[in-house]
Amino acid sequence: MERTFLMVKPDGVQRNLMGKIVARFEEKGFQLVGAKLMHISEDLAEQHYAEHKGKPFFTQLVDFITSGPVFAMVWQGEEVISKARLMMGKTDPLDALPGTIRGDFGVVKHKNIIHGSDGKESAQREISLFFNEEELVEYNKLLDNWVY
Ligand code: FUP
Repeated sequence: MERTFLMVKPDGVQRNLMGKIVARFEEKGFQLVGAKLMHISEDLAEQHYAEHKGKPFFTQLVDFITSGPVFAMVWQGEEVISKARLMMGKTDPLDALPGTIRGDFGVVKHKNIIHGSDGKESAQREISLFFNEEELVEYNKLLDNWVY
């Protein structure tokens, strides 16, 4: 089953949007396999955003993501990487369509509420950067007994 790394950024946590964001992915049918509220260290921020090192907005990006608690999550499901990106909307909330998380809740590019892995490789990299294998749950044994 495909997995992705999603994270409610400090602005989303501060604005009490965690529940609404989790609900969107639950309602879609994806499964939450790991989650934690945490502070990101400067070192972890620089590793997470390594691809942006050297860009003019890098310092602001690291300052912002370390400015308050984030809600880090791992979700799984069919094509969850690309579908989560669709549900998040475009990077700049002003360009993101209504109905998407950034389109509905965000107003500025550098405070765009949520992060989501942009491909299989980054999903793998980001999941292992934030979570140990034992922090992630398995649902397989429950599947036959689920109550709908
Ligand atoms: P996304 O994959 O949609 O999160 O976007 P990027 O990986 O391109 O950018 C990562 C973060 O950098 C964005 F969430 C916001 C920030 N950013 C800026 O602040 N200014 C920019 O011009 C581009 C990105």
